Amino acid sequence: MGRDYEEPLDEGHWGAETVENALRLPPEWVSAAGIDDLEELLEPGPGEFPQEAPPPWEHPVEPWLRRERLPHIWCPGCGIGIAVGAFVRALEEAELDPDRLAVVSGIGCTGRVAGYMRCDSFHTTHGRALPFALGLHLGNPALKVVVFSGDGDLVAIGGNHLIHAARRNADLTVFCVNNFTYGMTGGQAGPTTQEGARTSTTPYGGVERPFNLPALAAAAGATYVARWTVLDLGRLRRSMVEALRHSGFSFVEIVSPCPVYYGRKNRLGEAVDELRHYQENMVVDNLASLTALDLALGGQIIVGKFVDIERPTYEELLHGRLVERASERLARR
Ligand SMILES: Cc1ncc(C[n+]2csc(CCOP(=O)(O)OP(=O)(O)O)c2C)c(N)n1
Ligand code: SF4
Ligand SMILES: [Mg+2]
Repeated sequence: MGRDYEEPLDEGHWGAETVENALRLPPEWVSAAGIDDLEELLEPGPGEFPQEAPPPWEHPVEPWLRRERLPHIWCPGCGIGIAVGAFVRALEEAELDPDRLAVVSGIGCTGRVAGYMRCDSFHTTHGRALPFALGLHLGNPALKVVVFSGDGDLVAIGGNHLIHAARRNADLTVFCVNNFTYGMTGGQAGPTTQEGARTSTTPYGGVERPFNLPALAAAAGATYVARWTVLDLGRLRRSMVEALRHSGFSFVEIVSPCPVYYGRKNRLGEAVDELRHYQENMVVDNLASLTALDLALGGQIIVGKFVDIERPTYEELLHGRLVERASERLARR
């Protein structure tokens, strides 16, 4: 499948706005015009064809999304959009105030999520979503700050930030889409790539042992840790609500297909075949030992909520210490 939508926008490129306008034209105009003519047709100034007002919100989750940025960039069958669907429903259910919500992403296909969210959203540099998010939250503790990014972004280049944010129990929520590869750059191997998997950089099958993400997050100090797949939307959504309401570092791994690169190279079939594999091999076990959560290629997928504990957050401790120091100084005057 070509990824020509990643080409830079040039003059001849149909931007989201143009496509949206085209979709609003009466269908008989579209069929009569053909693509090239239609593009010309869209060029003229106002008044030459009816400019209708955008349709009112039609779907309950649309207010959370930047409609004007659609169509999105994800390939057919990609799981990222499903994860976003669960996320926006979780935001609704958690009754979060969009004016007090910030979504931060790094770089990658998943990293594009922030750009589609209608709230204060930040598409940051590769691997740096977490330090950006922590700075944001320290600067404005009234915000709910969510990091939504990919396995490569959060665990490869950003791995250091992940373990330290978890160690501190920073009051952040992290949703990590794990498709076992660097999707955006052509399906290279990363730290979650399964042993033996073929990727563009491991044509004979990888030999590295991958990270077990729930075990990594929990060992580093995360106080809420869960794993679900994009097939199991009810559980994923409910867990997202819990993670959003959790005080402290919450980490949810979302196992998701990248049919275009990882799926194709490993002969996993179409996206729907991967989802079928999830259905047939998924075991819900909240009490599973963290060390049993390795994900072998074609093997069992243990999902569940593995950690849900309370511990003072970094922000609370820091704030408490500052108040303590200030009171001591005042008392000495
Ligand atoms: C500093 C830097 N190094 C490398 C890249 C190239 N790069 C862009 S996205 C990406 C990997 C993204 O993988 P992941 O986070 O798993 O996202 P996915 O595309 O799979 O959703 C890489 C290596 C970059 N943009 N910046
Ligand atoms: S993760 Fe894979 S399937 Fe999804 S948009 Fe990126 S390349 Fe396409
Ligand atoms: Mg990835």
